[in-house]
Amino acid sequence: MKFLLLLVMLTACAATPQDLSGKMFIFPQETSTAHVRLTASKQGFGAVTVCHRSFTDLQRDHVLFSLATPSGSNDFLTYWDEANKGIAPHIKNTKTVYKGWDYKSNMWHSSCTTWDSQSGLVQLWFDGQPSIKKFISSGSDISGSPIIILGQEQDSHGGGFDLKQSFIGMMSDVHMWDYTLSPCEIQKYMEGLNFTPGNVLNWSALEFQITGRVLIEDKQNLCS
Ligand SMILES: *[C@@H]1O[C@H](CO)[C@@H](O)[C@H](O)[C@H]1NC(C)=O
Ligand SMILES: [Ca+2]
Repeated sequence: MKFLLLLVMLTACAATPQDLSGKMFIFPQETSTAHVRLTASKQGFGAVTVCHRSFTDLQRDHVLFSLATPSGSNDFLTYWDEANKGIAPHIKNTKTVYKGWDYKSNMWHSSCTTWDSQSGLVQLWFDGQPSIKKFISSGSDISGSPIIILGQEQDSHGGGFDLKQSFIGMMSDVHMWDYTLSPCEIQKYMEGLNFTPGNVLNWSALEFQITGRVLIEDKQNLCS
């Protein structure tokens, strides 16, 4: 009976979208286990935009957003590459590094990554500035059941976590679209104005499951 109740509660948690507007996930310690698994509302992506805000003081490699499918553990990944001092999107297991950003510790940074399979071009937006567009992977979609994880970097479909790639800090405003957002929409996201929420992941109606020590708190504003 207890087990059944737990099962029902777990199912209820997983199935009920929550409005996380004004809130953030806190990843308060280095582990190879704590993470948040996000449920995508669809699968099969010929184009993608992923946006998020993050806040950390890590001085090593760390993951920001990890989407794996059965055929690719780095099908859509955003990652801080400490050796190259750059933000490294991976799409369909191919990596590129964007250098030259002011990735300061102890402040919020907004990032958006866009990609489409037709042109194969990826572009990063960081704190309002667009990167150059680079060729990364074209001709095939991101297909198969996606597992999307915050806090840990997947080396397999839903696992293969590494302590030294984990995220410590805060994350907020995670959205994913199955199309490339226009520069104008991205600008609105960056500036915290009204924008079209993600149709794959919507921070205002987010389905997720927390494993381990990850907390949700209000994003602190200064005195209002
Ligand atoms: C995102 O969630 C909000 C709040 O539930 C809803 O009003 C909005 O229509 C959703 N947007 C999309 C694109 O699903
Ligand atoms: Ca890894």
